[in-house]
Amino acid sequence: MQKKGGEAFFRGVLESMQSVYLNRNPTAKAILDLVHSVENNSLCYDHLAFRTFGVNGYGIDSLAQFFLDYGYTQRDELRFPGKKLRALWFSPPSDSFSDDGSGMNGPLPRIFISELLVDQMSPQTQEIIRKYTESSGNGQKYAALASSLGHLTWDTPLYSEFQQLARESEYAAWTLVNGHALNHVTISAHRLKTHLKDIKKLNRFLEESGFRLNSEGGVLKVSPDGLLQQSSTVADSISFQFSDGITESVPCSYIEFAERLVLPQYENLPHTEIKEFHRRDGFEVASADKIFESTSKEQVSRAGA
Ligand code: OOG
Ligand code: NI
Repeated sequence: MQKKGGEAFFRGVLESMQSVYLNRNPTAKAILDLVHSVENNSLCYDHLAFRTFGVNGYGIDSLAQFFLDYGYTQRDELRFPGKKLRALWFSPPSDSFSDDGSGMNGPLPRIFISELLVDQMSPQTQEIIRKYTESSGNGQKYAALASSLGHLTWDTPLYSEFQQLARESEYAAWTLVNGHALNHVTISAHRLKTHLKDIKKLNRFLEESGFRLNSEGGVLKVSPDGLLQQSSTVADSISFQFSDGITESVPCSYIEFAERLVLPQYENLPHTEIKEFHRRDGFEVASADKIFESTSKEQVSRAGA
């Protein structure tokens, strides 16, 4: 079916964000190819995630506006005091957009955007973050554009600045070199068709295929109600040329998997009638806290990358 102008453009932007992501992250690409081949080329995304610097308009809002303009609704806030982060998630428009395709052409994903609470960082770290966000002019207005082009809106940093940030917040260091790039896509496990719809089987299949999963707090992250189950790979690394000529490997993006179980009040619905809104929605702070570690030095070096 022909898609309306606005929707075709919106999905085109998501496709561009995804192609930047697939070009930079061979593990994510290999896993998507593998799951596609088992699933006869059809899978959907549960959510997409982005990271930002919460300072001078560069925070969550800088990316959220694009999604709000295309019909998304702001939902809950999640707080991570230990990591000095907060996040918001957004649900897709429920009615207007067709959902008969796969990937970015399938049902529209939730959006998860986090931000570093820059004011709570040390003066040295704040100075570096302010220097780069200021160097980007009005870059905060073009976060979605930067993400779809795979371009930083600020100057290339010095290696020593990356290291300073990494000592204090691995999230900050990641954001300095990856900017608004897609941090991960999440495959919706329960909407797969084969045995892989069971996230435990999906995890085993991926590990047997040679992929390493983020082991922080255990591979499977389960919400207290038991209804949201998540796992993720360890991020790929990419060689990054800093402005002082130093080239070092830095963490890039990862891929996540989520199984949302049917809510207790819909337990007796016939299987064929179960829709996404009958399932556990939202995110879970304790699980998210561990999923953030998918780009940590500890997990990335464990993967022997
Ligand atoms: C986000 C980590 C949290 C989830 O689904 O709970 C998350 C990040 O690494 O930026 O993705
Ligand atoms: Ni996620």
